[in-house]
Amino acid sequence: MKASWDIFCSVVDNFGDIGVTWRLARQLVAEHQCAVRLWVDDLRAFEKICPQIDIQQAQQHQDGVEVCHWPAEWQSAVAADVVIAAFACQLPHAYMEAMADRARAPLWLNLDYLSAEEWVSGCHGLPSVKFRGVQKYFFFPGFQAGTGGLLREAGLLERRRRFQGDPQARNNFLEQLGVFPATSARLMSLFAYENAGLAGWLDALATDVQPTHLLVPEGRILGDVQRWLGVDSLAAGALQVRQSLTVQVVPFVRQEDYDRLLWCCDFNAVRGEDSFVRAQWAGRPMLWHIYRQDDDIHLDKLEAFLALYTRALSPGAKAAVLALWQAWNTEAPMGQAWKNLLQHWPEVVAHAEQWCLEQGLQADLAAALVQFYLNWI
Ligand code: TRH
Repeated sequence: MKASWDIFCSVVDNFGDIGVTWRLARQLVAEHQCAVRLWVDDLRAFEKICPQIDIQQAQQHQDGVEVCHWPAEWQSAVAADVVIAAFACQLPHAYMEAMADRARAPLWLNLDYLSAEEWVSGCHGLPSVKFRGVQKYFFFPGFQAGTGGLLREAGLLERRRRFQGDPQARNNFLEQLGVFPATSARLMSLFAYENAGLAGWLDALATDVQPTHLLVPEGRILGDVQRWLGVDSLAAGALQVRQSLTVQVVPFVRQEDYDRLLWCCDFNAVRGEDSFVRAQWAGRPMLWHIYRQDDDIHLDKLEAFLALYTRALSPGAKAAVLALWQAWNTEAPMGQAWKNLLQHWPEVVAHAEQWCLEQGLQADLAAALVQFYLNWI
Protein backbone atom coordinates (compact mmCIF):
# COMPACT_ATOMS: atom_id res chain seq x y z
CA MET A 1 0.00 0.00 0.00
CA LYS A 2 1.12 3.57 -0.73
CA ALA A 3 2.63 5.39 2.24
CA SER A 4 0.57 8.37 3.35
CA TRP A 5 2.30 11.69 3.96
CA ASP A 6 1.03 14.77 5.78
CA ILE A 7 2.94 17.99 5.16
CA PHE A 8 2.15 20.93 7.43
CA CYS A 9 2.84 24.43 6.16
CA SER A 10 2.32 27.54 8.22
CA VAL A 11 2.79 30.62 6.06
CA VAL A 12 4.95 32.90 8.19
CA ASP A 13 5.40 35.53 5.52
CA ASN A 14 5.71 35.84 1.76
CA PHE A 15 5.68 32.75 -0.45
CA GLY A 16 8.69 30.61 0.43
CA ASP A 17 6.95 28.36 2.97
CA ILE A 18 4.18 27.39 0.61
CA GLY A 19 6.51 27.52 -2.40
CA VAL A 20 8.75 24.81 -0.97
CA THR A 21 6.03 22.57 0.47
CA TRP A 22 3.87 22.71 -2.66
CA ARG A 23 6.82 21.67 -4.80
CA LEU A 24 7.68 18.84 -2.43
CA ALA A 25 4.08 17.60 -2.21
CA ARG A 26 3.69 17.46 -6.00
CA GLN A 27 6.97 15.67 -6.44
CA LEU A 28 6.20 13.02 -3.82
CA VAL A 29 2.96 12.25 -5.68
CA ALA A 30 4.34 12.39 -9.22
CA GLU A 31 7.63 10.59 -8.71
CA HIS A 32 7.19 8.44 -5.63
CA GLN A 33 3.48 7.54 -5.78
CA CYS A 34 2.92 8.78 -2.23
CA ALA A 35 -0.54 9.78 -0.99
CA VAL A 36 0.05 13.36 0.12
CA ARG A 37 -2.04 15.78 2.13
CA LEU A 38 -0.73 19.33 2.26
CA TRP A 39 -2.08 21.32 5.21
CA VAL A 40 -1.78 25.08 4.60
CA ASP A 41 -3.02 27.80 6.92
CA ASP A 42 -3.08 30.56 4.28
CA LEU A 43 -4.73 29.65 1.00
CA ARG A 44 -4.43 33.22 -0.28
CA ALA A 45 -0.63 33.01 -0.30
CA PHE A 46 -0.97 29.62 -2.00
CA GLU A 47 -3.26 31.08 -4.66
CA LYS A 48 -0.56 33.58 -5.69
CA ILE A 49 1.82 30.82 -6.82
CA CYS A 50 -0.93 28.39 -7.85
CA PRO A 51 -3.92 30.36 -9.22
CA GLN A 52 -6.12 27.27 -9.71
CA ILE A 53 -6.51 26.95 -5.91
CA ASP A 54 -10.05 27.63 -4.74
CA ILE A 55 -9.55 29.57 -1.53
CA GLN A 56 -13.12 28.80 -0.40
CA GLN A 57 -12.52 25.04 -0.33
CA ALA A 58 -11.38 23.43 2.92
CA GLN A 59 -10.31 20.38 0.96
CA GLN A 60 -9.48 19.97 -2.73
CA HIS A 61 -7.23 18.03 -5.10
CA GLN A 62 -4.54 19.75 -7.12
CA ASP A 63 -2.02 17.82 -9.23
CA GLY A 64 -2.80 14.66 -7.25
CA VAL A 65 -2.16 16.37 -3.90
CA GLU A 66 -4.95 16.61 -1.35
CA VAL A 67 -4.76 20.26 -0.33
CA CYS A 68 -6.38 20.95 3.03
CA HIS A 69 -6.93 24.24 4.73
CA TRP A 70 -5.24 24.08 8.13
CA PRO A 71 -7.94 25.70 10.24
CA ALA A 72 -7.31 27.81 13.34
CA GLU A 73 -9.67 25.41 15.16
CA TRP A 74 -8.26 21.98 14.35
CA GLN A 75 -10.73 19.26 13.30
CA SER A 76 -9.71 15.71 14.07
CA ALA A 77 -7.74 13.84 11.38
CA VAL A 78 -6.09 10.45 11.18
CA ALA A 79 -2.30 10.79 11.29
CA ALA A 80 -0.28 9.73 8.24
CA ASP A 81 2.67 7.32 7.96
CA VAL A 82 5.07 10.22 7.48
CA VAL A 83 4.49 13.64 9.02
CA ILE A 84 6.49 16.67 7.93
CA ALA A 85 6.46 19.88 9.91
CA ALA A 86 7.88 22.40 7.46
CA PHE A 87 10.21 25.07 8.78
CA ALA A 88 9.73 23.98 12.39
CA CYS A 89 6.01 24.81 12.43
CA GLN A 90 4.11 23.62 15.51
CA LEU A 91 1.64 20.79 14.75
CA PRO A 92 -1.87 20.94 16.25
CA HIS A 93 -1.81 19.23 19.64
CA ALA A 94 -4.73 16.94 18.75
CA TYR A 95 -2.89 15.81 15.64
CA MET A 96 0.16 14.93 17.74
CA GLU A 97 -2.11 12.88 19.99
CA ALA A 98 -3.42 11.13 16.86
CA MET A 99 0.20 10.38 15.86
CA ALA A 100 0.87 8.81 19.25
CA ASP A 101 -2.40 6.83 19.14
CA ARG A 102 -1.46 5.04 15.92
CA ALA A 103 -0.69 1.32 16.22
CA ARG A 104 2.64 2.07 14.58
CA ALA A 105 4.16 5.48 15.25
CA PRO A 106 4.65 7.64 12.15
CA LEU A 107 7.97 8.99 10.94
CA TRP A 108 7.94 12.60 12.15
CA LEU A 109 10.30 15.05 10.48
CA ASN A 110 11.10 18.68 10.82
CA LEU A 111 11.98 19.97 7.35
CA ASP A 112 14.41 22.77 8.15
CA TYR A 113 15.61 25.93 6.46
CA LEU A 114 18.21 25.70 3.72
CA SER A 115 21.73 26.60 4.72
CA ALA A 116 25.21 25.92 3.34
CA GLU A 117 26.77 26.13 6.80
CA GLU A 118 29.05 23.27 7.73
CA TRP A 119 27.19 22.15 10.84
CA VAL A 120 24.19 21.19 8.69
CA SER A 121 25.56 17.83 7.54
CA GLY A 122 26.36 16.99 11.18
CA CYS A 123 22.77 17.64 12.29
CA HIS A 124 20.89 16.23 9.32
CA GLY A 125 18.89 13.14 10.30
CA LEU A 126 19.52 13.49 14.05
CA PRO A 127 16.72 12.84 16.55
CA SER A 128 15.00 15.93 17.94
CA VAL A 129 12.22 15.95 20.58
CA LYS A 130 9.79 13.12 21.42
CA PHE A 131 6.05 13.31 21.99
CA ARG A 132 4.47 10.35 23.84
CA GLY A 133 7.10 8.03 22.41
CA VAL A 134 6.92 9.47 18.87
CA GLN A 135 10.41 10.58 17.83
CA LYS A 136 10.93 13.64 15.70
CA TYR A 137 13.99 13.95 13.39
CA PHE A 138 15.77 16.91 11.83
CA PHE A 139 15.84 16.89 8.05
CA PHE A 140 18.08 19.52 6.50
CA PRO A 141 18.19 20.48 2.84
CA GLY A 142 21.66 21.43 1.68
CA PHE A 143 24.34 21.70 -0.96
CA GLN A 144 26.83 19.16 0.31
CA ALA A 145 27.06 15.40 0.78
CA GLY A 146 25.48 14.34 4.06
CA THR A 147 22.55 16.77 3.77
CA GLY A 148 19.04 16.21 2.38
CA GLY A 149 19.90 17.93 -0.94
CA LEU A 150 17.75 20.40 -2.88
CA LEU A 151 14.29 20.13 -4.37
CA ARG A 152 14.70 19.18 -8.03
CA GLU A 153 12.03 17.45 -10.08
CA ALA A 154 12.99 14.61 -12.41
CA GLY A 155 13.96 15.94 -15.84
CA LEU A 156 14.04 19.58 -14.70
CA LEU A 157 17.50 20.36 -16.04
CA GLU A 158 16.80 18.67 -19.37
CA ARG A 159 13.56 20.67 -19.72
CA ARG A 160 15.37 23.84 -18.83
CA ARG A 161 18.12 23.23 -21.38
CA ARG A 162 15.65 22.39 -24.12
CA PHE A 163 13.78 25.62 -23.42
CA GLN A 164 16.95 27.69 -23.38
CA GLY A 165 18.05 26.11 -26.66
CA ASP A 166 14.77 27.02 -28.37
CA PRO A 167 14.58 30.79 -29.11
CA GLN A 168 11.00 30.42 -30.37
CA ALA A 169 9.83 28.91 -27.06
CA ARG A 170 11.53 31.77 -25.21
CA ASN A 171 9.95 34.42 -27.45
CA ASN A 172 6.50 32.83 -27.16
CA PHE A 173 6.73 32.77 -23.39
CA LEU A 174 7.96 36.37 -23.13
CA GLU A 175 5.31 37.51 -25.59
CA GLN A 176 2.58 36.13 -23.33
CA LEU A 177 3.95 38.39 -20.61
CA GLY A 178 4.03 41.33 -23.00
CA VAL A 179 7.83 41.36 -22.96
CA PHE A 180 9.66 42.22 -26.21
CA PRO A 181 13.34 42.80 -25.39
CA ALA A 182 15.68 44.29 -28.01
CA THR A 183 17.96 41.59 -29.41
CA SER A 184 21.03 43.42 -28.11
CA ALA A 185 19.59 43.79 -24.59
CA ARG A 186 20.69 41.87 -21.53
CA LEU A 187 17.48 40.46 -20.05
CA MET A 188 17.40 40.48 -16.25
CA SER A 189 14.85 39.70 -13.55
CA LEU A 190 14.62 41.35 -10.15
CA PHE A 191 12.79 39.61 -7.28
CA ALA A 192 13.96 41.09 -3.98
CA TYR A 193 13.00 42.61 -0.66
CA GLU A 194 13.20 46.37 -0.20
CA ASN A 195 16.80 47.42 -0.85
CA ALA A 196 18.36 50.88 -0.56
CA GLY A 197 21.29 49.70 -2.70
CA LEU A 198 19.07 49.39 -5.77
CA ALA A 199 19.45 52.99 -6.97
CA GLY A 200 23.21 52.67 -7.52
CA TRP A 201 22.71 49.46 -9.48
CA LEU A 202 20.03 50.99 -11.69
CA ASP A 203 22.29 54.02 -12.29
CA ALA A 204 25.03 51.66 -13.49
CA LEU A 205 22.61 49.80 -15.79
CA ALA A 206 21.22 53.05 -17.22
CA THR A 207 24.69 54.33 -18.14
CA ASP A 208 26.04 51.01 -19.46
CA VAL A 209 26.95 50.77 -23.16
CA GLN A 210 24.90 47.59 -23.47
CA PRO A 211 21.15 48.00 -23.04
CA THR A 212 19.39 46.13 -20.22
CA HIS A 213 15.75 45.06 -20.09
CA LEU A 214 14.88 44.55 -16.43
CA LEU A 215 11.79 42.52 -15.51
CA VAL A 216 10.41 43.22 -12.05
CA PRO A 217 7.65 40.92 -10.76
CA GLU A 218 5.08 42.84 -8.71
CA GLY A 219 6.23 42.81 -5.11
CA ARG A 220 8.23 44.38 -2.32
CA ILE A 221 11.07 45.96 -4.36
CA LEU A 222 8.67 48.08 -6.45
CA GLY A 223 8.81 51.01 -4.00
CA ASP A 224 12.56 51.37 -4.57
CA VAL A 225 12.12 51.02 -8.32
CA GLN A 226 9.43 53.72 -8.28
CA ARG A 227 11.62 56.10 -6.29
CA TRP A 228 14.50 55.67 -8.70
CA LEU A 229 12.23 56.22 -11.71
CA GLY A 230 10.56 59.17 -10.00
CA VAL A 231 7.03 57.86 -10.59
CA ASP A 232 4.12 57.55 -8.14
CA SER A 233 2.95 54.06 -8.86
CA LEU A 234 3.92 51.03 -10.89
CA ALA A 235 1.76 48.05 -11.72
CA ALA A 236 2.12 45.02 -13.96
CA GLY A 237 2.54 46.11 -17.56
CA ALA A 238 4.28 49.40 -16.70
CA LEU A 239 7.30 50.08 -18.90
CA GLN A 240 9.78 52.90 -18.34
CA VAL A 241 12.98 53.70 -20.21
CA ARG A 242 15.94 55.60 -18.72
CA GLN A 243 18.93 55.79 -21.08
CA SER A 244 20.17 52.20 -21.61
CA LEU A 245 17.77 50.73 -19.08
CA THR A 246 14.22 49.54 -19.76
CA VAL A 247 12.31 48.67 -16.60
CA GLN A 248 9.20 46.54 -17.03
CA VAL A 249 6.88 45.39 -14.27
CA VAL A 250 5.52 41.91 -14.87
CA PRO A 251 2.69 40.17 -13.05
CA PHE A 252 3.40 37.67 -10.30
CA VAL A 253 3.00 34.44 -12.27
CA ARG A 254 2.31 30.80 -11.37
CA GLN A 255 5.31 28.88 -10.05
CA GLU A 256 6.01 26.99 -13.31
CA ASP A 257 6.03 30.25 -15.26
CA TYR A 258 8.39 31.89 -12.81
CA ASP A 259 10.83 29.09 -13.63
CA ARG A 260 10.50 29.92 -17.32
CA LEU A 261 11.07 33.58 -16.57
CA LEU A 262 14.32 32.68 -14.80
CA TRP A 263 15.33 30.46 -17.73
CA CYS A 264 14.77 33.34 -20.18
CA CYS A 265 16.97 35.82 -18.36
CA ASP A 266 20.71 36.38 -18.62
CA PHE A 267 20.87 37.38 -14.98
CA ASN A 268 18.45 36.77 -12.10
CA ALA A 269 18.20 38.54 -8.78
CA VAL A 270 16.27 36.29 -6.38
CA ARG A 271 15.49 36.10 -2.67
CA GLY A 272 14.37 33.88 0.21
CA GLU A 273 14.82 30.16 -0.22
CA ASP A 274 12.84 28.75 -3.12
CA SER A 275 13.56 31.30 -5.86
CA PHE A 276 17.20 31.12 -4.75
CA VAL A 277 17.29 27.40 -5.58
CA ARG A 278 15.32 27.81 -8.79
CA ALA A 279 17.79 30.45 -10.04
CA GLN A 280 20.58 27.92 -9.53
CA TRP A 281 18.69 25.38 -11.63
CA ALA A 282 18.29 28.07 -14.33
CA GLY A 283 22.06 27.85 -14.87
CA ARG A 284 22.45 31.60 -15.28
CA PRO A 285 24.44 34.16 -13.25
CA MET A 286 22.49 35.30 -10.23
CA LEU A 287 22.36 37.46 -7.14
CA TRP A 288 20.71 36.40 -3.87
CA HIS A 289 18.87 38.68 -1.49
CA ILE A 290 18.90 36.54 1.62
CA TYR A 291 16.01 36.73 4.11
CA ARG A 292 17.12 39.04 6.92
CA GLN A 293 17.32 37.54 10.42
CA ASP A 294 17.92 38.97 13.90
CA ASP A 295 21.53 39.67 14.92
CA ASP A 296 22.57 39.44 11.26
CA ILE A 297 22.86 35.65 11.45
CA HIS A 298 21.74 35.57 7.82
CA LEU A 299 25.15 37.02 6.91
CA ASP A 300 26.83 33.83 8.20
CA LYS A 301 24.54 31.82 5.93
CA LEU A 302 25.41 34.10 3.05
CA GLU A 303 29.16 33.68 3.66
CA ALA A 304 28.80 29.91 3.89
CA PHE A 305 27.00 29.74 0.56
CA LEU A 306 29.43 32.13 -1.12
CA ALA A 307 32.42 30.09 0.06
CA LEU A 308 30.99 27.03 -1.72
CA TYR A 309 29.57 28.83 -4.73
CA THR A 310 32.75 30.74 -5.59
CA ARG A 311 35.22 27.93 -4.83
CA ALA A 312 35.97 27.14 -8.48
CA LEU A 313 36.17 30.75 -9.72
CA SER A 314 39.40 32.59 -10.59
CA PRO A 315 40.51 35.07 -7.89
CA GLY A 316 39.23 38.07 -9.90
CA ALA A 317 35.80 36.62 -10.66
CA LYS A 318 35.46 35.34 -7.11
CA ALA A 319 36.21 38.79 -5.67
CA ALA A 320 33.67 40.35 -8.04
CA VAL A 321 30.89 37.91 -7.08
CA LEU A 322 31.63 38.27 -3.37
CA ALA A 323 31.62 42.07 -3.56
CA LEU A 324 28.33 42.20 -5.47
CA TRP A 325 26.49 39.78 -3.17
CA GLN A 326 27.84 41.43 -0.04
CA ALA A 327 26.92 44.90 -1.28
CA TRP A 328 23.35 43.80 -2.12
CA ASN A 329 22.86 42.19 1.26
CA THR A 330 24.20 45.13 3.26
CA GLU A 331 22.42 47.73 1.09
CA ALA A 332 25.79 49.22 0.14
CA PRO A 333 26.32 51.03 -3.20
CA MET A 334 26.05 48.52 -6.05
CA GLY A 335 27.31 50.47 -9.09
CA GLN A 336 31.03 49.69 -8.95
CA ALA A 337 30.40 46.10 -7.83
CA TRP A 338 28.17 45.53 -10.87
CA LYS A 339 30.72 47.04 -13.26
CA ASN A 340 33.40 44.76 -11.79
CA LEU A 341 31.21 41.72 -12.29
CA LEU A 342 30.77 42.61 -15.97
CA GLN A 343 34.59 42.41 -16.34
CA HIS A 344 34.30 38.68 -15.57
CA TRP A 345 31.07 37.99 -17.41
CA PRO A 346 32.08 34.99 -19.60
CA GLU A 347 33.57 33.18 -16.63
CA VAL A 348 30.58 33.91 -14.42
CA VAL A 349 28.21 32.63 -17.14
CA ALA A 350 30.13 29.36 -17.58
CA HIS A 351 30.36 28.92 -13.83
CA ALA A 352 26.58 29.21 -13.33
CA GLU A 353 26.01 26.21 -15.61
CA GLN A 354 28.87 24.29 -14.03
CA TRP A 355 27.51 24.90 -10.51
CA CYS A 356 24.08 23.73 -11.63
CA LEU A 357 25.57 20.55 -13.10
CA GLU A 358 27.45 19.81 -9.89
CA GLN A 359 24.42 20.35 -7.70
CA GLY A 360 22.37 18.23 -10.10
CA LEU A 361 24.57 15.23 -9.23
CA GLN A 362 23.23 15.17 -5.65
CA ALA A 363 20.14 13.13 -4.76
CA ASP A 364 17.17 15.50 -4.73
CA LEU A 365 15.33 16.35 -1.53
CA ALA A 366 12.14 14.37 -2.28
CA ALA A 367 14.14 11.24 -3.14
CA ALA A 368 16.24 11.73 0.01
CA LEU A 369 13.09 11.98 2.14
CA VAL A 370 11.65 8.81 0.66
CA GLN A 371 14.96 7.02 1.22
CA PHE A 372 15.06 8.24 4.81
CA TYR A 373 11.60 6.77 5.32
CA LEU A 374 12.56 3.44 3.70
CA ASN A 375 15.63 3.19 5.92
CA TRP A 376 13.52 3.98 8.96
CA ILE A 377 10.76 1.37 8.51
O1 TRH B 1 8.71 34.88 -0.84
P1 TRH B 1 10.00 34.64 -0.15
O2 TRH B 1 10.65 35.80 0.44
O3 TRH B 1 9.76 33.53 0.88
C1 TRH B 1 10.35 33.14 2.07
C2 TRH B 1 9.52 33.56 3.24
O4 TRH B 1 9.80 34.90 3.56
C3 TRH B 1 9.83 32.66 4.37
O5 TRH B 1 9.17 33.04 5.53
C4 TRH B 1 11.31 32.56 4.57
O6 TRH B 1 11.54 31.62 5.53
C5 TRH B 1 11.98 32.15 3.30
O7 TRH B 1 11.66 33.08 2.29
C6 TRH B 1 13.46 32.02 3.44
O8 TRH B 1 11.06 33.98 -1.20
P2 TRH B 1 11.09 32.53 -1.89
O9 TRH B 1 11.49 31.50 -0.89
O10 TRH B 1 11.93 32.67 -3.06
O11 TRH B 1 9.61 32.22 -2.33
C7 TRH B 1 9.00 32.84 -3.42
C8 TRH B 1 8.08 31.84 -4.10
O12 TRH B 1 7.25 32.52 -5.01
C9 TRH B 1 8.84 30.79 -4.89
O13 TRH B 1 8.20 29.53 -4.77
C10 TRH B 1 8.70 31.25 -6.33
C11 TRH B 1 7.33 31.90 -6.29
N1 TRH B 1 7.06 32.90 -7.33
C12 TRH B 1 6.04 32.64 -8.22
O14 TRH B 1 5.42 31.57 -8.18
N2 TRH B 1 5.76 33.58 -9.17
C13 TRH B 1 6.43 34.75 -9.27
O15 TRH B 1 6.11 35.57 -10.14
C14 TRH B 1 7.49 34.99 -8.34
C15 TRH B 1 8.28 36.28 -8.43
C16 TRH B 1 7.78 34.05 -7.38
